[in-house]
Amino acid sequence: MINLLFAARTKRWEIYEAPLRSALEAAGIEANLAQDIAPDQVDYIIYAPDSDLQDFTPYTRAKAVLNLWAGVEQITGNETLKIPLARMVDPGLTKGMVEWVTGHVMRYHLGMDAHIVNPDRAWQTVAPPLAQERDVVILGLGALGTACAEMLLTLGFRVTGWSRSPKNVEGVTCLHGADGLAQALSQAQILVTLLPDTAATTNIIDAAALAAMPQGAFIINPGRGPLIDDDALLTALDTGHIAHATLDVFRIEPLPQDHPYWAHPHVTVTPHIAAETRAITASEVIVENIRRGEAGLPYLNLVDRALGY
Ligand code: NDP
Ligand code: OXD
Repeated sequence: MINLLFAARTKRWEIYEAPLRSALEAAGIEANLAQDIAPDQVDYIIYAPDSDLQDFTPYTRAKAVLNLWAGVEQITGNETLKIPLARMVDPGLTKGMVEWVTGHVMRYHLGMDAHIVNPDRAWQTVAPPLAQERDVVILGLGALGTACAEMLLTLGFRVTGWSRSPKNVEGVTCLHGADGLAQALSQAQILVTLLPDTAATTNIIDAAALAAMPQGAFIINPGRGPLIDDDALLTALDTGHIAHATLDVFRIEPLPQDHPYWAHPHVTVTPHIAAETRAITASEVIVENIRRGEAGLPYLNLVDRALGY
């Protein structure tokens, strides 16, 4: 019998307990799954970074921390964590992100706002271009960026992706490195940022990056707040160089009431809801990693602590 500590808020326990038990049963794993287990008895820690558990030192026999979130920026710097850390790659979360990104890309591509908000009842007869005439650039070609790229490609967009290491995604122009970023930004009529928050990605969308984008470009950020230099974006929105931004993630969440983004006419704020981990599919992923750990197989979705994602 293995001991599985669920170290996340009680609200999540209510959502995850039954799916985790079902997934364990389906995998034939006998486990004591609980919110409270003596630290030196815990074998695996199912974890959310906003948990009260921040000191991993007493968990002397734990084999791995299995994160319920895709983003790991709140844990990678934790010096007390010495065991493998797996991030969440959940088919349910991925589907949610694809739908959210596609919806917001379509809003900009079709110019929907002009007709939804039309107080002057203007008869605006300019038809939108076809997707094949529109460049969408995705920064980050990981689990989420790649899935979004593939959906946008299916809809006919010209899709470019940018990553740290070289990638090959059929039909997508894959770029990497500093030169690749410059090229990607220069054609980003619609930019989607799906990078993790690391030392290397902080303020990657700064004044220079914004200036490199086409006049009237759109930005969609479901990645993390620190990817964008907020002051630089506000300036670019004020001048009209960036036409509009949809921002789901922020340096401080909830976004403070007096933050200029709330009042800006060319910003849509969404409250970190682009995609969430779905309990049934995520439980299967967690249990598969426990099965692997017990079988001595490599864990899925391991975080590289040096890279920070
Ligand atoms: P992955 O780790 O699968 O992918 C990250 C991608 O970013 C990879 O392509 C990686 O490159 C690239 N990357 C990382 N660092 C750099 C760098 N310095 N330069 C260029 N490219 C870089 O992550 P996911 O796709 O699963 O998730 C991405 C992010 O989405 C999460 O970290 C999280 O912050 C955010 N998120 C937001 C949610 C929301 O609701 N708003 C929900 C879930 C996630 P390479 O392929 O070469 O490694
Ligand atoms: C995540 C998120 O990282 O919801 O999973 O942002």
